[in-house]
Amino acid sequence: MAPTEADEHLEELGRLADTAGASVAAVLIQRLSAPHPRYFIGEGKAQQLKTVAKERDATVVVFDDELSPAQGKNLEDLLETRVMDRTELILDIFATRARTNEAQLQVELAQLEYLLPRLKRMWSHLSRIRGGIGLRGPGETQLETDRRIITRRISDLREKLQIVARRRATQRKGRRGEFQAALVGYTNAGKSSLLRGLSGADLVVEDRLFATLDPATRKVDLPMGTSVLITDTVGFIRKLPHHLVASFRATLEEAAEADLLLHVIDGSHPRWLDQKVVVEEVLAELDLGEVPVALVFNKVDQLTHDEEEALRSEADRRFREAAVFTSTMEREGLQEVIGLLEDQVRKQRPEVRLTIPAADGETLATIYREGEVLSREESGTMIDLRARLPEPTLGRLRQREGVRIGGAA
Ligand SMILES: Nc1nc2c(ncn2[C@@H]2O[C@H](COP(=O)(O)OP(=O)(O)OP(=O)(O)O)[C@@H](O)[C@H]2O)c(=O)[nH]1
Ligand SMILES: [Mg+2]
Repeated sequence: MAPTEADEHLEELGRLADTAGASVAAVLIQRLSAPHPRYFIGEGKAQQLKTVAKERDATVVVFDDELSPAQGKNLEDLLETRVMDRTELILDIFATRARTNEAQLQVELAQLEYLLPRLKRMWSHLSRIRGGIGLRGPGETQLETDRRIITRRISDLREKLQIVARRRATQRKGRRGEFQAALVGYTNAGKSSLLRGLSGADLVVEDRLFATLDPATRKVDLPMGTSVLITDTVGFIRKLPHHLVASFRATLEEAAEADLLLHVIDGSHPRWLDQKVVVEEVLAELDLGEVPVALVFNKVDQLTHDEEEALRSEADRRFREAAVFTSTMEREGLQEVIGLLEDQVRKQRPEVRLTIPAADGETLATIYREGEVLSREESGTMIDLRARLPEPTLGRLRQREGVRIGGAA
């Protein structure tokens, strides 16, 4: 029997649990037309869950759907084990994996916002059970304090994040001239593997969900003689906790300023289309809907020849974006990705020749800041440049006195 959507979702939840360091003891599914207010699942199912959890010595019970604070508390009282929902599990993973100061602040903020309405449950839980996943959290000191202190900490974190975001924006300004691409996609699709394949940089690649939390930018040289900056970003997932999306907004602003998004898709996943939609929804939520996108269908080594052909024709039929097919594992299709980047650079940053007065320091500075200078020659009072510049910059330069602009030689 083909796996149902619920099976696939639970399989993914199992992978999340695995990433958090837990192993799955049992899986239970209940078909419901609407969740029950008390336990989310029905009363009888809850009793069955209790029996199974006891039998298997489960230390934590994880729900794929978001539980209300009351449901979480009722379930913990009944089951006498730790109860988590998907949101909490994802927050937990992020908490253990965050490395940079910024990621840590972002995760703590998301956790505290999640925690605030659930404080009572966390309290009773902490006084009863210790151990198991889910306790790393924001740290027990916070849990022991009252709501007021948490609220203050939340605004404190927001402030700190703003400062980090401003610093990041200043850093970005310094390299605005280079063409920038950002890798986005469902978690585990192969974003870091792709960047590693393209740049030769040593990046964390793992068969786990959320291997990457902090954006990493690498320079990739293109054969056409220019280079692009490619940023690897955190992966998305179905039902990505809203708090997390909000607090990672600053990190993902990197992607917002990109000239191109490379949307990496695990083409061998039975639900790649659903995953693609999830990613597009998160992108829209982050106001990234306007950035040009190219699709990278990865892991084609896991497809038969016929399956790959079917995928190619489906992509061709359904999507208007440019698409390439890769196996970063077997280093296949990387040249196509490079070719695609070159096409985009040519399209978005046409190469021009400029002649400007040597005394016009302002124009020269603009060119260096906003574009890429390929060559420069001084002849007397004039400077000849070959450069790649974005259209808006060219538009402004055309208005300047003494500046002559021609096409590439
Ligand atoms: N078979 C196959 N596996 C691949 C390919 N590319 C990546 N993988 C594997 O897929 C897993 C995830 O790869 P990553 O590059 O870490 O994926 P990611 O998109 O960066 O994942 P997150 O950072 O978790 O969002 C690793 O086990 C890779 O070895 C591929 O082309 N073929
Ligand atoms: Mg990664």
